[in-house]
Amino acid sequence: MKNGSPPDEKQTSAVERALRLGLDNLAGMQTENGSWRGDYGGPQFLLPMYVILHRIAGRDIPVGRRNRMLDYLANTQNPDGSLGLHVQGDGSMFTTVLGYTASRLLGRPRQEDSMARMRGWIQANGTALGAAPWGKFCLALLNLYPWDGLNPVLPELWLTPASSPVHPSRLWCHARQVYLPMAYLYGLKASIPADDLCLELRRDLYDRPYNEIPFHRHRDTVAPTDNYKPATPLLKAANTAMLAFEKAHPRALRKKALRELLRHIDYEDKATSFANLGPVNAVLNRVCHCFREDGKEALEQGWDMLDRYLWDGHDGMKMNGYLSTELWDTVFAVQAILACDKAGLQGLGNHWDTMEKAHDFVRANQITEDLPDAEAFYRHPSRGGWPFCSLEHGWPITDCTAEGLKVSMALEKSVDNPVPKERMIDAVRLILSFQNDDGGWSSYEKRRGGLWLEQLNPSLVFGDIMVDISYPECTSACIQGLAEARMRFPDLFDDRIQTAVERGVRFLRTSQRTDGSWEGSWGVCFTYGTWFGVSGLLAGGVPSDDPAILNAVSFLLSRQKQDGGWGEHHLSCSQRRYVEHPQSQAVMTSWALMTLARADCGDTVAMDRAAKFLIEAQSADGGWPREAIAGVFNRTCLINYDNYRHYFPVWALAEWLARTGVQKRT
Ligand code: LAN
Repeated sequence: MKNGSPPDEKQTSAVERALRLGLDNLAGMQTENGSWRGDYGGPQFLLPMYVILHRIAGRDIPVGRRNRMLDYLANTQNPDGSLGLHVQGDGSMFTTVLGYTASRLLGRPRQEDSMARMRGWIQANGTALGAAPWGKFCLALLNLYPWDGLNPVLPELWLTPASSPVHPSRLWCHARQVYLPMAYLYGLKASIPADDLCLELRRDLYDRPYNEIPFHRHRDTVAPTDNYKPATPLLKAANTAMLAFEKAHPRALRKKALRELLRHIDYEDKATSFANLGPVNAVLNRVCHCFREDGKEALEQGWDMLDRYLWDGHDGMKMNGYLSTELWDTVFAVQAILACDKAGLQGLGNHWDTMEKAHDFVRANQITEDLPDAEAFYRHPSRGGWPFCSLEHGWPITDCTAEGLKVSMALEKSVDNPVPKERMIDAVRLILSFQNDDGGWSSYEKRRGGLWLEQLNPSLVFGDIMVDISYPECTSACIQGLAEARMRFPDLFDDRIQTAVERGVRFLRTSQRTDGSWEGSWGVCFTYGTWFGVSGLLAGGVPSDDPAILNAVSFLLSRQKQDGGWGEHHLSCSQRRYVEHPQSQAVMTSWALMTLARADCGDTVAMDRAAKFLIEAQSADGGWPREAIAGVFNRTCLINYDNYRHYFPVWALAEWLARTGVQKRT
């Protein structure tokens, strides 16, 4: 590694200017409740599901919204007529079929050019018969696909003993909460009556008359575009067994199972103030209410909350991937601003008001109570945790809790009304309770099921949805939170914090790849993972000359582009190997620069070039322009964290400046 000289005065003042502009821009983006929140679009199946729910419920969507939704569907259409699984993806049968259906339900005329092109793509790629199972499921609700063309989602699984290895409580909570209403709707074979539009759609989505299609032979038909995780022999065997059961199931048992499912659905609605865990179960739970006799009240109560998922963005109106990004965006914006403070940036004084308000938001959105009867509904304790969005949602997340705790401790001395000490201690206790046996942390719960369960993944389009395993990102955040908590509360928890940190560090070491990188699961991809991997090790007390850190640093340096930036393609996530993006990306460059700065990278020239890239990429308003999406889930689906481009560059430049400042003084 080369040893460069510290940045000259010119660059220091350029970075200070950039930071001041960036800070003003960030402060200007804060919302009235003290939080930041942003566009959280990307997945293309969500808005159609929202529209389909409205058709089933017979609820009108106001015309202004309808038009903005149609704008979105047109603006995100690929040149070949298709829609991708996400807005940057090649055509997917799943989302193209749903997008076509939603466009017709929203009133776009059949003969319009965009519709003709979508139909053309559907017909040329094997028709709706090849849509991934979730797509066929939605079509079945609309009477556009018969239930016997689907593999069963058995309600009775919920009646098996909780100790059984396939009990739904073992699943990742998102899979569990999606397959819960699906099991109810499958059990009922719930469909709305066919109307004229339905008959027309049946003609458009298939290449033969609907009545002549042997749907039951297409249970396993899937278009190549939708077949990321092809059915395993185990899944095929399970489907065969479930079909046999479905043909012979005792009626009384089905009734009992459906009752049990409704109990869980109602509990989830109530526990989340009708926000629901995510957008998919938010839609599907409501579809369940449409088909039950006593569902009217739940439906009426929940509409306002559902509409908070909508986002009117630059490309039209979409359904966001979560209720909001508020807590997540806020804790990062705060840390970016704090990093400027640590870098000794003059003029931060103007922003203490911003920080006070942001802290109030963080404090007000910590979960302070456990849910009643949590265990009976397979919920881990919640008290002390932070969610990704806001309090009423109420599902604590490991890393959100750790980031919330970090911010509370960092601001404790500077704000008028800090998070009470007892609540910080609750957060520490919760984080400790989340740690897995392998030393790592999962996303929402302790890991509950065997890895083999992934072989039963019935979605085919998504990877890694069945079990909440340990992730380097969540592990790193929890180590960081705990390491600081250990200093804040040296007399508490005996040596439990220390032990947890050490075990976490061990997990990070074993999950590092031989090339020095970590594979990320919630951001693209090795760049994101490596930021967390290195930050977690350092927070856990690993020195910066440890071989693991040096290895990570050389990984990053080897990926730096000519222009000083980093750019990783989202295909890294699905292909699970580093795929370079043709352009450097500000967000990824920020992750890389921050990692190098924290790791005391000796190659100051590389860092100078990265900083220069970020400074030059900044817009006149102090933000950074829209770029490739940097968020992802389940290997295949991108999700846009729109505010990343506004706080990560500020944060990285500030940490870099702080480090070079120190160098200058010494
Ligand atoms: C999220 C959003 C938050 C995110 C972080 C906290 C950033 C991460 O560090 C851990 C994982 C988590 C909680 C996460 C997991 C997957 C989610 C819930 C999402 C990306 C938001 C939407 C996505 C959800 C699964 C979308 C619905 C699709 C299914 C396959 C069920």
